[in-house]
Amino acid sequence: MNELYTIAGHFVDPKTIESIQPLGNGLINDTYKIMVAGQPKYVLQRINNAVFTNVDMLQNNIEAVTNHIRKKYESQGITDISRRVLHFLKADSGKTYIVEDGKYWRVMDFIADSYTYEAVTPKYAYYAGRSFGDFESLLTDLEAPIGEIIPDFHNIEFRLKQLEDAVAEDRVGQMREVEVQKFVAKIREAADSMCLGERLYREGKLPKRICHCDTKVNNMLFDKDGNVFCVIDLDTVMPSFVFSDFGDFLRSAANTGAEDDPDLDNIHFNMGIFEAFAKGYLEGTKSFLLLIEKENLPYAVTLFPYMQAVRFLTDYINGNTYYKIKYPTHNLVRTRAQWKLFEEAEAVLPEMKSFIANN
Ligand code: GN1
Ligand code: MG
Repeated sequence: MNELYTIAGHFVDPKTIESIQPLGNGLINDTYKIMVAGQPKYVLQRINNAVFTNVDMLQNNIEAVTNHIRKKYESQGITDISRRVLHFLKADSGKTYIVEDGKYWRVMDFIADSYTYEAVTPKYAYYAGRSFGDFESLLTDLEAPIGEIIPDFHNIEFRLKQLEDAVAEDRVGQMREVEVQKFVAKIREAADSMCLGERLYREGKLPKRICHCDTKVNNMLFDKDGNVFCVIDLDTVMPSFVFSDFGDFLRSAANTGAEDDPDLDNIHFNMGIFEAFAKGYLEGTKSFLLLIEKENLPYAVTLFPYMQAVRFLTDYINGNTYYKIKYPTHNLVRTRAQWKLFEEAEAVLPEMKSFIANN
């Protein structure tokens, strides 16, 4: 804990810090709140630099995005801007991050009176759809270059290649497990149809846009009435298909169970959440969304649980080096849960398609 105080002292006056406590459920970075005068005042984060290997590019991206959104809000006369867009503090290094003993850290302002959720109602899903649609829309005229912080992050062909490499290497002997072999076989069977987005891109039919790329429900701040007023966790903002933001939100929000639910009977696809989110998203993206993007939103809803199953299984086979785990089979349990969700989403593809076509 002492380490945390020393680190925080590079960003804020150490004398004012009362305590530093863990915050949130991220699978990649470590997050804490810094308490000042009885209230959380700042968020301290250790950036996982095994995942984000170019921290300078990471912070440049985030600053470009937040500055752009801030300017837009200013020109629109929006008043509570400091609550609507993240603000990172400059450290005594002159940058918005520091490196100490090979560890990377940053601090941002804590946004008070905000709520995060792991599950939402249709009303909240509608606001979330609107807000991610608006987020993408605000970034359509961003001129500052945004680096691809994790190359091929949501490229399913690349993720499948990583799985095949893990299977071939089998570095911890996990391929002995019949269940793992069974998942690999099922994943291979669906691979061709899941690579549709990458094919459309190669054919020049599908654009990349600046997307959030980690639109889990818990990556947005809600006010007490359920309005989303701020999108957080901007680490993965990068050029991608709009499928990323649409598909990944529903992967978490429309799942009636947990991402790592050990009880597969809890996992179903909630159409009410889908419809509400889609409605908000289509409103927010009206000004730019192409027909080819719109028509394939239901495909995106199946792609993301599929891709997440591929990623969790790959990590399991590799000996759990990427995602934080709470027990040894956690990544396998996550794979089962995401696969069930994939099947549930596939089962309602026709309903999703007809909803999108009529809205
Ligand atoms: C990671 O950091 P967090 O928990 O918001 C991951 C996402 C996955 C998600 C699965 C950089 O997000 O891509 O979808 O876990 N982020 C990175 O819960 O890999
Ligand atoms: Mg997060």
